[in-house]
Amino acid sequence: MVTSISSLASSANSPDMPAPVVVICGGVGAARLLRGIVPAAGDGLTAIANVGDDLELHGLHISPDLDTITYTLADAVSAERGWGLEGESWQAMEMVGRYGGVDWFGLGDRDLGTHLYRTHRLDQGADLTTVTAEITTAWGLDLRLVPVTHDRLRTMVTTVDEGEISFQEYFVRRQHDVAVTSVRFDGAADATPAPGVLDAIADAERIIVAPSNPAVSIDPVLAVPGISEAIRARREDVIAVSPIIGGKALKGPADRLLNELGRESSVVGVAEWYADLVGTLVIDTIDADLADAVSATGPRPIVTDTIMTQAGVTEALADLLLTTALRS
Ligand code: FO1
Repeated sequence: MVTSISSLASSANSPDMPAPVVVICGGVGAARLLRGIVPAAGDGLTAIANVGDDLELHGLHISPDLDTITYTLADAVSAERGWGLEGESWQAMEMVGRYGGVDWFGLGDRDLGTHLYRTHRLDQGADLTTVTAEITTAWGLDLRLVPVTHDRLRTMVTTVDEGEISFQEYFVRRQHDVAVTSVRFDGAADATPAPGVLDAIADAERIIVAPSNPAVSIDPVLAVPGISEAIRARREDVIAVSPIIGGKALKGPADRLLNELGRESSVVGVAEWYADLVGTLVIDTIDADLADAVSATGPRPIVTDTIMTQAGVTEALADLLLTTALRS
């Protein structure tokens, strides 16, 4: 049996070659975690990001999760919003609003430059991985950030009062303040993993699932054919961080969506959601009393501080995710 170079490299794990790691990413929660993981994992890291939140607006291709990760790691993200850029002005959107155009999706004047560039490059025939690399490089990042697919993938949400709407219409126009009856990932069946994604998952020493929304940020990544099978096959090497703490999401609708989609909004609900995907689930100290219930659901619980707004937590959490033994 011929041993591939990459598996030699990963099995060698020479001290200067950090073990290859994959992080499955949504938006804000993933970006915050990557701030701790990127410095520690070095060039062995591949961040595979959701593109189901993407949208075409004003003739522009917008990739919110890719941009949130990029801006956060570049220390350029708006601290107040968690997305978009610090120090934004909104002149262009004011003009669009003046004409009665779509102005509920806030595109800052600087952020618009990203979408102008991305759209132009895609129109020139560049693929989203290439363009994303150009953008992360321009921000001085040496992060390998890849979209899960280059194909069209759109998270669609069915609401109780408006029927099916796009993810951003749910999340932004409706401020996710409406009950959801179902979620689907338009285009998933015909999508293929972007080049290198399946290899990164196969070659990874471990796979980290970021504390993103399971229903609308992690699931669209898993919906691309081949991805969830590849990760499930590695279940013992997969470690997730619960996005639910004390029954609540720190940001966004993950708690309500779990309830609306038939799960309890707790670390146990998250453990059930990820039961056949994840061997280990990191839960916050607030939920220490639920560790046994998590274990009974399947994933091995690890209890630690996971609220990354507290000093030192991001670094400690990243270190735990990168170094804790996953196989008992
Ligand atoms: N979120 C909002 O709540 N309101 C907005 O107006 C908004 C605009 C926006 C523009 C670019 C971008 O990259 C993200 C933006 N977001 C906005 C956040 C976005 O809806 C979410 O970050 C993700 O799609 C969910 O993770």
